[in-house]
Amino acid sequence: MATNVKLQTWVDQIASMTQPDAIRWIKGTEEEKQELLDAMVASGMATKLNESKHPGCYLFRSDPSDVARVEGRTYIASVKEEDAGPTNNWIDPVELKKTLTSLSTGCMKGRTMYVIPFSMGPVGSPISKIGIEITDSAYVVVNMMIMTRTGDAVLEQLGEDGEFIPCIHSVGAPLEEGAKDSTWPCAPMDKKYIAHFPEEKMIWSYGSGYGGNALLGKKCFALRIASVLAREEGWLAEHMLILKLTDPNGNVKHICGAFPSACGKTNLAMLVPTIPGWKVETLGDDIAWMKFGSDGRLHALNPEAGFFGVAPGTSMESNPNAMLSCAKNTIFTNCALTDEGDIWWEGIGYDAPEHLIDWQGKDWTPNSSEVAAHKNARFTAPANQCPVIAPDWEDPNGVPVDAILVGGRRKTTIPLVHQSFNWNHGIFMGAIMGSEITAAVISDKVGQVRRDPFAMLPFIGYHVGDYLQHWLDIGKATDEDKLPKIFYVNWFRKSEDGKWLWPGYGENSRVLKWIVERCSGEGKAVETPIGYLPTVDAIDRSGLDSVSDEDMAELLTVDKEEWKAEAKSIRAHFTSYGPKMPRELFAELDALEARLNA
Ligand code: OXD
Ligand code: MN
Repeated sequence: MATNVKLQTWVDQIASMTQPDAIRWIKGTEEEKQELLDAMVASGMATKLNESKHPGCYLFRSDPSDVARVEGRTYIASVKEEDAGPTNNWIDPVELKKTLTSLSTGCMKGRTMYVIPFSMGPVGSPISKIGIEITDSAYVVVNMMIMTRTGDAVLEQLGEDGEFIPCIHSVGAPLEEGAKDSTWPCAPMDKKYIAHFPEEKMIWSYGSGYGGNALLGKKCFALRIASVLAREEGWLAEHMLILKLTDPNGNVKHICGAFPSACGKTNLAMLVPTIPGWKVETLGDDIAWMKFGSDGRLHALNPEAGFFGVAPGTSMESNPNAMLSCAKNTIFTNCALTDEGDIWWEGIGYDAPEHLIDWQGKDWTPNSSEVAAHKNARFTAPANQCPVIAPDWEDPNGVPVDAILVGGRRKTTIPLVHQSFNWNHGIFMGAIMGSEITAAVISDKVGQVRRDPFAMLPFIGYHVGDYLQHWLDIGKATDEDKLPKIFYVNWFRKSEDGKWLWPGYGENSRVLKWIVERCSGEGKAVETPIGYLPTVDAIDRSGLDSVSDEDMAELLTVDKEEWKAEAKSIRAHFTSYGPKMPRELFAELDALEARLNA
């Protein structure tokens, strides 16, 4: 029972609709988490991994149809369709609630309904917000207990009349009496709904048990609903990593970075610098909430408490800190299982053994034609297990942000790094960023650039034009010199013969060094039509033999003809967003074209 009347009334109302067998309030204790995990092992839904190899770790296998976020079934149900904008799916909220109510009536029969009080951000921080997730999935509960702060401390903070974001979740698979449960209950695709009600600030997710569809604190609350709150309240909820960089003299800078998926965001957040004396510490790998402090600067806080990272490709070479973060007390989903009871995935850094159980529970050998781990297999690991977690990652006031990075995967045109002339020009960079579509995604558009403003395309809870206007308005709320400097980076440029020009990973620390030098008013740069670029000798390459002077010159080339074509494609992209696209951004585009033609 909650002392918060609004909360208790809402829980009662959802219970009378969903008709669970039992209701359980999550207290947030380790014993409770262990009890739920033990019960899932006993029911065959989870496998406990070998304690000597991965202590306190569990493996789950999802239904093959429920392996990723479902953007096509994700809705922003604003009262007016135009408020959802051209990049979101929309359904009238009254109609959507009717559909969901009908699907949800009796949907928890035969199951326990868990009530999870959770805080996005440290409990009690002025930046944090409280949510309550109701779910019929114990898998969701144990994941939420890693990804957020949960339980009694949150209820206490909520008090008798505190505000919370109601989040309803059901796997959409009621259990008839005596029926055997599936190891991963979920509903068919055409019955899945990941619904957001931005005026009411409410989330209702039905039919999927997976990740961003079901752990409602993450994408649904901390990005989609929070982006609406942030616009109303004058702050930013962004799809960004947060890292802390310390130079050999002990000077500290904080950097946030927005990158679309498959650009190495988690790797950058946990980077091991190759330049002597420099230190990177992690504050967050996926989401940053940024609010103005009393100093007039933007302060960033990671609202999450864990990492929900992509496993394939993660190794002691590509990201040792991520590997160490998930060495214990971690939930693995859709990884392969070895005969010794350990996990394995493609790109883990060592060969597969002779026999595995693959992510679908089938026998697998190195001769199998299919992958052993799903390419979106995940680890859910507590952030405080990261060996380089920054001591101030839970500072209730957040950390002052010195620089914001935006970027994507571009093999041509975009240089290794360039700095914006000013805030509005930086927002222009954020508005045009994106990646080339690779064969793995949509084959008929390979090579085209998919633009993804601030990597927020699937996560903006309102109209994309209003979102970009909000970024511009944030710049007007304080002095320009108090705002973070904005940089566009591209680790993925290739030479004409198709060779990567930049080694990436830990070597990216060399680019970060130039960035913080620029934030301190140092760092050699030249003015070009697209922004400030490092001079060819400005990026520290001592000890880096693989990048020649010629490579560096190519990495920093601004080809005017390529950029004129780019400007044309940007105009089409801006126009496609309709009349709400801010005039200031068209003005930035006009100015870019004028500089290119000068
Ligand atoms: C994620 C995503 O899972 O961006 O973080 O899809
Ligand atoms: Mn993400």
